[in-house]
Amino acid sequence: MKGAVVQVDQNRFLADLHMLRSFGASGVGKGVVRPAYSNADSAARVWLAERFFEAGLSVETDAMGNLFGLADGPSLLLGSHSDSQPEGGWLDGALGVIAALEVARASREAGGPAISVVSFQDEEGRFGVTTGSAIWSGHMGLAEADLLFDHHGVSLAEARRNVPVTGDVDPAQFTGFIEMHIEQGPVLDTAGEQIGVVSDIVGIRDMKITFEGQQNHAGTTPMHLRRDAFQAVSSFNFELNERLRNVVTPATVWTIGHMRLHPNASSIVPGKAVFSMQWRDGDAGRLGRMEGIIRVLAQEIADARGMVVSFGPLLGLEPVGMDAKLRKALENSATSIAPGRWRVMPSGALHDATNVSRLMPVAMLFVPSIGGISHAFEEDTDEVDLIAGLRVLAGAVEALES
Ligand code: HGY
Ligand code: MN
Ligand code: MN
Repeated sequence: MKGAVVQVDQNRFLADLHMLRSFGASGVGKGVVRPAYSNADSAARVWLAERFFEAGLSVETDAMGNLFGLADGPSLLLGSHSDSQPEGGWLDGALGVIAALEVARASREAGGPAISVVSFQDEEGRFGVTTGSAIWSGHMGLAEADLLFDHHGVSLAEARRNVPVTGDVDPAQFTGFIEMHIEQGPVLDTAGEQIGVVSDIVGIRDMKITFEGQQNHAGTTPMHLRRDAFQAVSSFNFELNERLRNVVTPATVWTIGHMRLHPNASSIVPGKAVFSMQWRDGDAGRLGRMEGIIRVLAQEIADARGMVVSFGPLLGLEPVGMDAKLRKALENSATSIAPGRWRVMPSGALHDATNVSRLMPVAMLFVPSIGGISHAFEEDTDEVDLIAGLRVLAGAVEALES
């Protein structure tokens, strides 16, 4: 019904948010350990499917394990992801899924607009980069993705073997996508503001780099004769910071977040190092220039040390702007719910909205992260801000359908 007033139930919303947190609860603060396809993730998705069904939505799971609750006919899609980082916060992704569920329920109760809900799989990239929505949006083929491995050598094909697939979900039924998410950075919290309306999402590049030298005895091998893979990584990292200086801006980020030394023993000079090299920026050209510097430097380091360097597949997403109409609805709703306490801002974190933007108009809204902390068990947001964000989302949905 046009103009229906969608009354969200904040207690039901918070209860479901805390229930979702119980799947993979880390026991440290409100943290969760719920990586894609883990037992905790699968159990959480069974629970979410039941909630979607109770909300009158028809439940579908695609081959990647993306979980959809579908309204009849054309609908606005809301959602995010419910998988977590290896050490994750209770709100990263989960907030967007439960907020979507609550708005879908409240809208149905009010005879309001048709709302579908999604929890994408492997947004946190156990196997790739926002893998579930990347496959759904056609950015990557499933056969290609099945060849990806996690840091423990498990393939995606293996991990998704037991997904309870019901079928594909056609994106054409959706009029647009709005994702509510925590900011995961310090801006809103520092400014004492409640809502961020996202202007654009940065782009990302991510690949594994391997240095191979000579495994040897840590006591008898003179330093000048070593071909030490960790020393190669160390000088690569030091020199990279120097070489990027004139290419990057204060908003550019680059990270070596994971490294595996072989054989990883105190008395053995490591002969092999495999590490993740990830960089992000709002400008695609700058991402490309950084890639060139990274590849050239790694080769120089290997050549100078008589070692071999190899590069894994380069994964990435381009920077993307949010849809003007959806964004305006969020801005208007933020003005009425949090007057003077909201801003337009870019997203330094990646989100499923980037992939979905290939298929339909998308927009995002943020709520603050206390201390700007995320991808850590300490991640948290004040309840009053969670509720404000939920109300902004509901208000935008109402306005879009009126
Ligand atoms: O890394 C990211 O930006 C997202 O949280 N996966
Ligand atoms: Mn996320
Ligand atoms: Mn995340």
